Amino acid sequence: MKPTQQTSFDKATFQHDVKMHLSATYAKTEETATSREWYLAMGKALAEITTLDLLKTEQDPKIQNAKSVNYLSLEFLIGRLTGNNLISMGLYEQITEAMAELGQNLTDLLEEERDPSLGNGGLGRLAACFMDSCAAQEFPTVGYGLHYEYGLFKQSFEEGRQKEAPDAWRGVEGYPWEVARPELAQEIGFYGHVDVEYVNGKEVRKWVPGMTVKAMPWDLPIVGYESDTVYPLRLWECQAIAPFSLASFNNGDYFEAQHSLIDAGNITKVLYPNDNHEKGKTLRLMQQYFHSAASVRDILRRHEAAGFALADLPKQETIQLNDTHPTIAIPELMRILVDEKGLSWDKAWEISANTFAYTNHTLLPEALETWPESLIQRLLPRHMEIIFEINHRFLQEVRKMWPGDGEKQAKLSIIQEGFNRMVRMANLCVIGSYKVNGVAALHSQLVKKDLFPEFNEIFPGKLTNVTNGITPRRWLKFCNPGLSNLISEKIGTEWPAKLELLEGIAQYATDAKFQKAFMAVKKQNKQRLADWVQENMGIELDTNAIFDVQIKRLHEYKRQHLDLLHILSLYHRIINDPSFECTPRVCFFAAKAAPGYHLAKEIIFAVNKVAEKINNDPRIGNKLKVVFIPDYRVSMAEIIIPAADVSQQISLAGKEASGTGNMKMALNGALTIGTMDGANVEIREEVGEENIYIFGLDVEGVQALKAQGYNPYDYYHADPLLKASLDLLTGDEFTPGQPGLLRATFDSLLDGGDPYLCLADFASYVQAHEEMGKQYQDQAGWAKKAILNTALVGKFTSDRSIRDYVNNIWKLESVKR
Ligand code: NTF
Repeated sequence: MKPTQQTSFDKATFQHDVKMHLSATYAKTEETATSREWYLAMGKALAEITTLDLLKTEQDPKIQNAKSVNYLSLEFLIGRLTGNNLISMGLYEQITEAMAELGQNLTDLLEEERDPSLGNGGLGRLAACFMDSCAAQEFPTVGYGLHYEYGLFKQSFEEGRQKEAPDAWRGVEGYPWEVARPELAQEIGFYGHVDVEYVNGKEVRKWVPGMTVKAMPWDLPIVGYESDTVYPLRLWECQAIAPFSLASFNNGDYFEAQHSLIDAGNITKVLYPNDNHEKGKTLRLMQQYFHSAASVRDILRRHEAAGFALADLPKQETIQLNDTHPTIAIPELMRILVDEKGLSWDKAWEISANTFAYTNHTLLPEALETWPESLIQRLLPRHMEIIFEINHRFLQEVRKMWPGDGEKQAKLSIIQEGFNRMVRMANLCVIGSYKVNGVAALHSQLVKKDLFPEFNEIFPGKLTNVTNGITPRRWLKFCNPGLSNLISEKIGTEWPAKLELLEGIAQYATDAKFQKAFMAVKKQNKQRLADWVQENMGIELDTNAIFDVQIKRLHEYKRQHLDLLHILSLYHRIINDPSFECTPRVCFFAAKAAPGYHLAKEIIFAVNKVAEKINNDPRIGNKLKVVFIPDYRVSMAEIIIPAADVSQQISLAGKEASGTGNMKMALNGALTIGTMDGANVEIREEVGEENIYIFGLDVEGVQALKAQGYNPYDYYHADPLLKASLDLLTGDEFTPGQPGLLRATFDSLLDGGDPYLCLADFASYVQAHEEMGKQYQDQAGWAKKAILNTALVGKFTSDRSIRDYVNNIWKLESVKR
């Protein structure tokens, strides 16, 4: 065994440290401390161990000399750290005992931790899983993100409508796992102008910012699974440099100097709550530059401190851009190399273009970032010049490849021409990176074929795929101890670090005793969720029913409203067709809508209203319940996912880049009902088509239907069940005395043109549900399928994703310490 905390843990010292923090840090005695203070003191005592390991890792010459990946992301949706870190440190049992001796129950203390909700959804959660897998496999990594004061808003429902409240995730006491690193602070400029000087006849351009702020780093520990390696997740907080820049005050940038006072505290105040949608707000671009600039400088600081030459940057460091949000890091590195370090453009470009790699996470046009040229010009004048220069040189290549083809130039240019010229961040990323990857096989194919076909020609081999993954430590071992123990009894305890081993339980898929044990664990997990719902929502649930789950951000392309239509069809049939037999089910939703996304909020309202009626209708009884769990977040997912029988992955084919909830639920033994979209395609490949319910149009089918001209009314008039289900939304069935309150959803699906083809996929969706419902009545047959789902999704460990990045993109070595 590797020497880990487990082997050197001293209980008495730990207990002493907890008590010390209770009094010295939180001013409480053992008698007066609340659970929260006990949790905080315990967290502090544990964080002391990880901070020490973080410093040891950071100062280890083996790490300093090895190539590292720098993962730049505006979002890290890490979830609660305490429970998971205890598992990684191998201290779960010891701390349970140590705290019990202090009169504290660990499970209760863990509930005191607020989720650090520093991300919106899949993109941010992926970044968190990736950090875990880098540390688990000891690939040298630094994560760079933002230290938002407010994370994603808290969601509640008032009369069925979403209400948002700010989430001060650190609480008044601060977050016990974070440590400030003031010695690593950076100064970041904005606005101002570019000075031109001539040195030995050579033009030297220098940016003189009009406003400067401070970037203060906070490190969170990313603990390697069963190792002492701890990497930093470095989150930058924006602080004002008091009082403000006198230089810019005096040289006429008076207004911009004032800006510093107003904006500095604002830059990292709040996470933008949009998922798969960019709104183009100035403050968001400021966040992006602030994050990129602080991170690039920290990378260069480490590189130079280790004694390496600038020319060796690509040998020592790689910078992975998590979507286009940190794109401005590219011109920032160029600016530093050319303007500050005095390198020639060509030398600087060679370094930069071999250091950056870019991950694309979406094809949705509304999510592809473009920024007004005028805004970048004002906020970052020197960067705009550099972007022009990059573009100018690139377009020369385009002209060589396609002489005289103006259309190609217009399409590939970083600048989108028009009345308001826009900077296309994705184009800049592709041009300025050495590799570009999509996040699932189908998605990466579409990136090559539909999004960047010309880039794929001009840069052969640059576009590639890395299928997403999830960390099995959080998403099985920690969140589903019952199933974890069952698995370990059969195949040993190595699987959390080698998920392919799960295949070893496939042989028990038809073993009646194992099936019973597997289903008993599922039942316990369903009971845990049912208890939560009873306690928090006052709804009583029958755990014999199918637990059917759709949990993800609310978005039309994800089609929660298709799920709703199916529920309406069940309601209609239960009431109107006495011969209709349906397997009892509970339909769970959990989803936040972006505060400015009107229709998404209307869909939430519609589901809540339909749920209210159905759950209280004696004609329906226990045949159907609908539960919309408020405030979806990582810690809630940890309760819902282990309890799922059915995983809904029903996006319109071609729209969901990958999905990762699909992987989490399959791993926990849920059967997927899904479209041929994102990673569903690969899940089907792994588990076999008899163990998944695939329905609906595929990408080609979608394209053909759209080409032929799609009219939702054709389906509405042709399918009586569909019509009856939809029509329920127009009256006052669910909003007594107030007809028409749910019309927004109805309208979007008919007069609104149904952009995501819900009506076209309805019939085959209903059919897939019927098959699935029948199958559930054969519990042994169901158990077999569920077990095979768990057994056969080992591919989707994020350890494998990270190895793909390491082998095909980052080209670095694991450093065992
Ligand atoms: C999301 N993209 C995709 O919508 C998901 O399908 C995917 O699983 C995750 O990324 C992780 O790759 C975004 O959130 C964004 F911002 F790119 F739109």
